[in-house]
Amino acid sequence: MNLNQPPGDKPTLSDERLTSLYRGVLAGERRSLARSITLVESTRRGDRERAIELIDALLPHTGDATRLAISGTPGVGKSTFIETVGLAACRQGRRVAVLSVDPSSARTGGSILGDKTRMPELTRRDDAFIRPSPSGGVLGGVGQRTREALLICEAAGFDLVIVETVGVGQSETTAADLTDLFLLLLAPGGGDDLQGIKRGIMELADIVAINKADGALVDLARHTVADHRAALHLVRPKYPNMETEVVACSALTGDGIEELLQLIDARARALADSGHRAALRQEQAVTALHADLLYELRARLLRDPDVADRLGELELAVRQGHRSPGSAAAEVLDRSSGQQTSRTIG
Ligand SMILES: Nc1nc2c(ncn2[C@@H]2O[C@H](COP(=O)(O)OP(=O)(O)O)[C@@H](O)[C@H]2O)c(=O)[nH]1
Ligand SMILES: [Mg+2]
Repeated sequence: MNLNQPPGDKPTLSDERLTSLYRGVLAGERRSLARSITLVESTRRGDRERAIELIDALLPHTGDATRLAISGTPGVGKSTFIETVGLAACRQGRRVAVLSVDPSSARTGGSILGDKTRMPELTRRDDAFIRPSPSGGVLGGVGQRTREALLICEAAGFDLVIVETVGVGQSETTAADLTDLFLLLLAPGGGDDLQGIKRGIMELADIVAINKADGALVDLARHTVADHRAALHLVRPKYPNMETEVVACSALTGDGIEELLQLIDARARALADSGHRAALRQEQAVTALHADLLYELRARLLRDPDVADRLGELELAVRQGHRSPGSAAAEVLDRSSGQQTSRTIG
């Protein structure tokens, strides 16, 4: 519920189906929620305008959730962890949405590693909503559409939105650009991990959780926590006076999970109270604007028949080394109907 929304405000949307989606989302109906996300992921031209209209109408009803990214290498226990944390949050009466990002799917039509989002118990609950990563050819890029899916979930009243990364590489930054908090899951041990985990990913983390701290791995997990605390002293914290937290947990037994949820909530509150969250979200919105601009400009260019006719030849010339990519791009820009614009950029 957004207090800045004028009372009785009922936007009129351009058609009955869109209005019914809008009302359904605000009422928290799953079918409307799922259909709305399908609409923003659609690659059909006419759907884009309708999706934008819907998101704009829902926007005043967004912003109230904690947006949490969860990242870690395949097999570290992300899905198991989200299931356990999600169920713990539901037991507190909260509603949890899980979205996944996999930028590699936009190119390959599916995750390279075939990593599945598998959360059997959470999937069955009415107070949880799980949406796998859009695969292949999503209009506007995976990050952009996941951002819109996240806003729809917020408008539908979910108060914890988890963005799971299932790809590797680009997906961590994509998830960080969508969320308030970044939780990195690691396995016990990992002297290798300390070197192997890219420093850049470590710097994104607000919380590092050493998962699988159970059975024979408990002691090793404790040492890993200590090692990472020491290593993190050398990394500049994301926010002044807010050190990256390192804790151990077991997604399998549930040990340490309640505490982790408390830690997540405390960190989310601290971010909101300090004003960091507002600043971060503002930056993220502007970044999203520029990403959309870039994508849309390119898409418009490629719809120009003059460009489409010539592009294949230019690709071949670039492939064979007869033309440089820069010169081919310049020709495309000159051919398009936006010639004047390209010249002034030029
Ligand atoms: N011992 C132990 N195994 C776990 C834990 N969490 C996950 N696993 C196991 O690790 C494997 C990979 O888990 P999964 O959640 O699919 O990892 P993901 O690829 O990161 O999503 C599965 O066999 C899980 O049962 C844990 O806390 N302790
Ligand atoms: Mg998984």
